[in-house]
Amino acid sequence: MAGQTDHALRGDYRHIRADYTVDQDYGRYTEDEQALWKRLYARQSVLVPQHACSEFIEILGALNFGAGIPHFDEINAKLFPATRWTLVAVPGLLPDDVFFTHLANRRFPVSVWLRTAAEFSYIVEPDIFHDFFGHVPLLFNPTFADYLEAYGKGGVKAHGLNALDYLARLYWYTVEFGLIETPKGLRTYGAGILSSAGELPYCVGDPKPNRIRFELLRVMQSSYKIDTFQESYFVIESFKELFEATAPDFTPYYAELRTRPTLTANQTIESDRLILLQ
Ligand code: HBI
Ligand code: FE
Repeated sequence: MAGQTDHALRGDYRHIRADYTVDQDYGRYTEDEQALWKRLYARQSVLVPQHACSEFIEILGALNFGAGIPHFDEINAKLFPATRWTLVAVPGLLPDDVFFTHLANRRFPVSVWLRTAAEFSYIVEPDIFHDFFGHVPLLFNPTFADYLEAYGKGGVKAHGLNALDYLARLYWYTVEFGLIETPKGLRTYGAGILSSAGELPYCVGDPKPNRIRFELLRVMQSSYKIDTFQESYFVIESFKELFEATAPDFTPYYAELRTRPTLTANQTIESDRLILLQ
């Protein structure tokens, strides 16, 4: 990872605490990074009103963090009273079990470093813009916040059951790339989309991808691609539906899933309820 950024903390795991957290060290952000943040924010925030779910739009407007890279402390002073979640600073991707343990305890890991200008439109790893712009607003929504905790608890358990692949698919197709039906039509709540300029209009407007009614086991059967726009999106009706789907113990689901074939990212099956664009 060295050489891809001027930011000293990108991928630097040498100073992590036992739980992989670091200090945000706000003074390290350069003027160029602050300027890049403003450009990223400006581009995404104009796309949000037409494509994001209303919960996201409202909280983004209220938080108003477009003027510069946010201070985690300042956001935590608002977030903790709202939903008892806390942002923690991390150097980048975490081992699955560490990541799940944070979520299970209502701590959301946010990468401290910002992408380079060359990565303006596409970045593989989660940086502070993806983690913050994409994920933080919905942590203020009580039902979504509860879903994410339940997900983390499920992850800790899945780790012991050798079922992480299934659970990673659930995260991918909901938290990162989920769609939701709203009175204004299909919208997204997924952080991977919300932090992408190309996929925001694509996910709700392009006829090409499949849009399939969310069904828990169907989602966990489905592989995904990390380097293209998604070929299938799963559509929920509400965050409550998502939370309730994750309430049961998944152990019997994993047993069932092991008897089923893995579906490719673009595949549809007879039982799918497809949603067509109006
Ligand atoms: N670490 N920092 C960070 N952010 C993630 O989104 C993340 C992670 N580690 C593991 C991980 N995601 C996943 O395996 C998810 O699929 C659950
Ligand atoms: Fe993410």
